[in-house]
Amino acid sequence: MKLRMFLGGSAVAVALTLTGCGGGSGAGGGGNAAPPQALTITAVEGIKYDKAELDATANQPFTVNFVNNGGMQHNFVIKNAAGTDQYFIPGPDKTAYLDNGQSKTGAPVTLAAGTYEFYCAFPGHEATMKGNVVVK
Ligand SMILES: [Cu+2]
Repeated sequence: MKLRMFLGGSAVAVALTLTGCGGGSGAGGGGNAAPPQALTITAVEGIKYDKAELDATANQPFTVNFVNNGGMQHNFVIKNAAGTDQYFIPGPDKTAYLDNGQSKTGAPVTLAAGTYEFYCAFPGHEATMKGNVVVK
């Protein structure tokens, strides 16, 4: 049988770009800037997320609202194309977690086209709590 694996966006080695929080975005060029895409993911009972894929538009900011209904501590981490942890909810790093019943929206983030792995960094959870942010 054939195993298909994601290669972590090997073709596109672009780091995550965190945008400043709430900075006044100068509307230039006569275009109307779209508001950030609002994505949501929820941790549910059984050490799982409610979805295995999040879809975002390339080169446009998006936010992730992470809801923890999983009955224990969890977090939400996105790796960059090189596989390094780069984005954390609640943050500031992968050792911070949300308690059950909490939710938090992360800072806006903008990604180039590619597939970026996300997971829960609580020890032992990655095996069942992971998926991909598909950006195109
Ligand atoms: Cu977890």
